[in-house]
Amino acid sequence: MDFNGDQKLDVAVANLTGNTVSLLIGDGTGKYAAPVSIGFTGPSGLAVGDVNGDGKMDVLVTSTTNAVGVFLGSGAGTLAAATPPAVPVGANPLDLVLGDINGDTKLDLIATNLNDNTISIRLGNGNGTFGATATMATNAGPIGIALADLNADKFLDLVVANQTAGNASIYLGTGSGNFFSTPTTLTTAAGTRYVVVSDLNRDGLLDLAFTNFSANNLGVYLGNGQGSFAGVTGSTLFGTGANPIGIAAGDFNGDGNQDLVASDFSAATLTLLLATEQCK
Ligand SMILES: [Ca+2]
Ligand SMILES: [Ca+2]
Ligand SMILES: [Ca+2]
Ligand SMILES: [Ca+2]
Repeated sequence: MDFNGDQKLDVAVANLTGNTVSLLIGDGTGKYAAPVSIGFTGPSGLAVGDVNGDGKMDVLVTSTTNAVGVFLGSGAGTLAAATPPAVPVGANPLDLVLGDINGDTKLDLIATNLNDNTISIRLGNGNGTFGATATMATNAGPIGIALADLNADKFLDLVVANQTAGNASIYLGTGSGNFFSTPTTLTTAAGTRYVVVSDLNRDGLLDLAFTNFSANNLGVYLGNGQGSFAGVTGSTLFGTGANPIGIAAGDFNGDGNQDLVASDFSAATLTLLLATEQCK
């Protein structure tokens, strides 16, 4: 994301133990200026988008105070302190996404509430504030969340990783009413934490990959373009270092395939999984 309009990528970070949210301005060569930090209690999940319609990127961060902080971007590489102070959600929100789920072009927010076994949906007003909370049930222990159109009907769909249940919930977007259909469950593995959505086998259909914290592996599930997913035959689970948490997809070796990288919490390592023909 570019926070100061120089077309060079910058980074926003939530520092849970440091109780700060930091912005690191990049110079485009992989180097970053010293972080500029703002105090914020118990930050965890972070999402970036323009929530007040001024064309400048803003940062939203979940807090252990059961709220989401809205940090409006100046467009000059700084963030304003979270005002209004926070948008209440459920208990112990650890992750959130931004996207327009009701088709009014304003970004809406959805947070996972680990301790409530719910997600909170708040529609954006387009000025940095959000409307009333709608709540939907999840399976036990929701943490990771992703928003993408999985079945190509133009409505954003939702994937939630349920750590305690060891599965994921897939909610197809309806574009109206309560925004999402009753979820279907995808069985994953013990301690499913975070999810990434990407076309991992280059068939033009979005696929899913999850970190399984307790199982020490990644699960890869190929999409059929209609909202259903199947584990990669014979190699559904890919080993990682101990207790993988974060996951991201990208082409790390320049061969045009989407590879996966996971951050291993207990091992303090990164696991890189290069996509090969076997994923097809
Ligand atoms: Ca903005
Ligand atoms: Ca909206
Ligand atoms: Ca959809
Ligand atoms: Ca695919």
